[in-house]
Amino acid sequence: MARQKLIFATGNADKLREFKEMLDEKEFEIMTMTEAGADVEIIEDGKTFEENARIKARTVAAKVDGIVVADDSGLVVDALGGEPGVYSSRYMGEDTPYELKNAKIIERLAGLPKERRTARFVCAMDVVFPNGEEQTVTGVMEGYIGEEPMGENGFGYDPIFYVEPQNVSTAYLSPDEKNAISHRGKALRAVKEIVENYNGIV
Ligand code: ITT
Repeated sequence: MARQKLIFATGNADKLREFKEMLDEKEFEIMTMTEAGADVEIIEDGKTFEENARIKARTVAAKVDGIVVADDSGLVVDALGGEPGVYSSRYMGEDTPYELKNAKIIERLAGLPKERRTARFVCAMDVVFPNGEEQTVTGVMEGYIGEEPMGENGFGYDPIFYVEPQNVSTAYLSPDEKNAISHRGKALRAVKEIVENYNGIV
């Protein structure tokens, strides 16, 4: 059977690496939007992860021929009223190093006990098919903000995001361990099933 081409509407190399870790390249041919010829500017002005995922996927789908998948994700910290949320990549400025962003979040939670440090990673993923059909799914990983950064793996806010039952950060987990429980892993597994079913119909 021919490999199914999936075009990912992302400019984030770390997300792309995780997609590749999780998808069997014998089953799927993974392309970035740039590789597919869609060098478009995407205005992420949605108020929710789902809205932004749809904006990204639809913008790219208008330019390419194939199945387009977009991820909009972020960290939601309860004690910060949901910040940084949909502004996760823009928090304190797009180019600010994550050492500083992570240190700031820990500082803002100073003195709070573990039960008030709850947080979650959210990933909305939107898939648009060439016939215009579209579906959005959302994956969530619950955890809490640690007292200090931990681990070298992952990216972004992983060093400060801790999970039960190990009480380690998702930057401390191996890629396979993170992908098995992560927001992105959950959303991608749901999208994979949607794509496989779509293939069954046509
Ligand atoms: P694209 O829009 O091009 O996909 P982006 O990095 O701008 O790339 P988002 O707007 O979805 O993507 O922002 C997601 C941000 O949320 C990301 O830059 C990280 O700061 C954070 N984030 C999302 N998933 C994460 C994960 O698994 N581990 C650590 N941080 C994560």
